[in-house]
This record gives sequence, C-alpha cells and structure tokens, in this order.
Amino acid sequence: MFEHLKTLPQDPILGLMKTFREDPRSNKVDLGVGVYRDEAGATPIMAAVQQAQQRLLETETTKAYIGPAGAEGFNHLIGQLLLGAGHPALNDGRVNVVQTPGGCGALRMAAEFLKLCKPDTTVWVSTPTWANHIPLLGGAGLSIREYPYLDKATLSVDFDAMMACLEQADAGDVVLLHGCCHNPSGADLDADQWTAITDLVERKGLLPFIDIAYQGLGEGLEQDALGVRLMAERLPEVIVASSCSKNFGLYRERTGALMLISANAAQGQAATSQLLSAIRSHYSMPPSHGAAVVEMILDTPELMQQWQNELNGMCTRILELRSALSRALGPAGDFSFIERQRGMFSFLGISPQQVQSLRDEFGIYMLDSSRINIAGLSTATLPRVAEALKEVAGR
Ligand code: PLP
Ligand code: TYF
Repeated sequence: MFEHLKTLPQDPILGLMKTFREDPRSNKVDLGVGVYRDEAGATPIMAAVQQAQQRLLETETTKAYIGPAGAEGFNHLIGQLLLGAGHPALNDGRVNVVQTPGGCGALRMAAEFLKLCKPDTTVWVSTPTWANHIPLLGGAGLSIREYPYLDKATLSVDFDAMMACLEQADAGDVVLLHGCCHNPSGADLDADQWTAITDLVERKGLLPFIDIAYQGLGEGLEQDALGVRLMAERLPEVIVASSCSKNFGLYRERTGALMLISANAAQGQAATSQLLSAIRSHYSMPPSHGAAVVEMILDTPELMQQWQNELNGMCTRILELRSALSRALGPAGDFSFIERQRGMFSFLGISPQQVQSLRDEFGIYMLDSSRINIAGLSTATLPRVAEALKEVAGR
C-alpha cells in the first residue's frame, strides 16, 4: 500500500524553524515562525497561565472524558471575550461556542460544518492569506476562490479591489476574513471598512467567516474584536474561529474555539447539533488542559487582571518594535507601513533573493515571501537587522 507514496515537502514555516535551529551562528535571528518572543528571544509560559496551572493541579479531580463541545465554562467565557459581555447576540441566545483543538481545529470543523450546510460551498480567501487556510478549508472539500486584499506596491489593503471582487460572489458563498493582525501582511481593515463589508455581505447574502487568532496583540482585546462584534450584531449568521495559542501563549496545548452566530436560538441549537456530530466523526472531543487553564484565568478576577497586564505588555512591545524598525529603516526607503500595520507580521517587500542573502550572509531568517515576525526582534538585534536589510535592499 505504501510503496507508491512520494515524500512530500514539509510545511515551509515549520521547515524554516528546523533550518534555523541547525544554523550554528551565535548571532542568528529568527523572524520566521509566528510565536511571540520576549526581549530575550524566549517564549515563556505566561505568569497567569503558570498560576492557573498550579491551581488546577491542586483542584482537578478527574481526567474522565469531556464531551465533544469541550468545557461549558470555557465556551461561555470565550463567547464573552470575543463579543464583550452584554452583546445583543448573547442576550438574544444566538451564540453557540464549542471548544476545539486550537484555531486550526476550529477552522477545519467550521469547514466540515459548512459542507453539511451546503456540500458545494465556496469560500473566498484573501490574497495573500495564511498558507494553512488552503489545506484546512480545501481539505474538507470546500471550493476556494481568492479576493484581492493587499496592494503589493504600498503593502496596504486594496479595499476597492477587494470590494469589487466580492461583488461577484454568489448568495451563500462564504467570505473568510482575518479578525485582526492579518497573517501574513499585518494590514488590517479599519472600522469604516468593516462596516462597508458588513453592508456588502448583508446585501448579497454572503456568510462571513472570521478567523481571529491574535485578539489582544494588535491594539487591545476590545479594539481587535471590533469586526467580530459588528458583524455579530448586524448579521443573522457569522462563523468565528478563535485561538488561545498566541494571546494565552498556549500553542502546544491546542486550545481554540468555534463560535456560531445564528439567526435565532432554535436554528443555533440545530446548527450546533450538526457541528457536534461533525466533531464526533473527526476527533470525538478536544483536549482539556489548555481550555481549563483559560477558563480558570477568565473566571478568576486576579488572574484575569494579571493576564490582561501581560497581554498588554506583549502588545505594547510589538507596537514599539514596529515604530523602532520603521524608524531604523527610515530614509533608506519607505518602511512607514510597518508602523501602521498590526500584530506579529509584516512583509518587508524584498525579493526572495534578498531574503536568501539575509539568511546566508547575516543569519537573519524570515519566510521566502519576506514575512517577518516582528516579535522575533529585540532592541539588541534590531539595529543589526535594520543595517543588514538596508545593505541587501540597496544592492
Ligand atoms: N489562524 C491564523 C491566521 C493563524 O496565524 C494561526 C496560527 O498560528 C491560527 C489560525 C491557528 O493557530 P492554532 O491552531 O495554533 O491555534
Ligand atoms: O503563521 C505562523 O507562523 C503561525 C504559526 O503549520 C504556525 O500561524 C505556522 C505553521 C503551522 C501552524 C502554525
């Protein structure tokens, strides 16, 4: 059976992690994979997470199965985190949340759910989008189409082109949007643009599907959820995939959630039963630990406060690094877009050859597309990165 199989290339992002690890140079800099790093280049366990784990260790009484929906308390609190307590959709009983194995699990189960809704569903994704969106959604059998998103010349959102393209979508088509901190470009929609897309989606009968993997790392927990909250208030149906990997630093615990906003409570109940059946036929139920940690934090005022302080610190560090890099690159070219963008990622807009030179000559690693992880910089490494970039870009 196996003798015909060819070896496939590995995930380019995870492959780059391995190449970086094997590079013996002591001054190498990893701007590749999207994990948050502190000033020392470490990805430590957040203090609020450590305390919640400690408390769990002392209070947890069983490792018996949890159900396909995961922990009820976690689901309730994630709904509030995404929408804000007292959101009209919550008050109207239109919100159902299930715990998933990471944001990836949420994305894939949303795709499986969409197939149950309509087997020939088309989902429109931004060009560019996170590379994993294609296998996660396409692998479930959805048809994928692309809408233009980024203007390559200015590295900002080409909103007119995006809107013009989505005018061609048919009623019932799904539009995948990044809730904040667009991966890979860092170019986000502003409030007016969210309103305009909400109008378009409403008028054309499209279904928005929002992937929000970086809430709290763009501008703040509330501001980053603006698009989710607006659409959930104005539209009958919205799907939201969220992740606790980045904002709780729980990457390997595989903690995320899938939220369905439905037209009314009865439809929400039927839709959720379909989703739970899809979950049962894939992995039966999600892992418990990460969600238990998140639930403990969100449900304990002092841990909640501590987590918010830490998250704000991470967010501020990213914003400061953005300003500093933009300034350091200054007159060499217009890199002011770096300061206007949000989240962990920006494209530098350099060629694959220049990316390769930075890797070979300077030990500075980024994706071939020139996407960098801003959090991989530090005040110590930033000047060297900026100098190397100026040198390579000027050739
Ligand atoms: N969506 C986007 C845009 C991401 O960048 C990521 C991850 O890193 C995810 C979803 C899901 O991440 P995870 O499955 O680790 O929660
Ligand atoms: O884009 C990134 O770097 C993050 C992390 O298969 C990631 O989203 C990368 C690859 C992958 C899963 C997560």
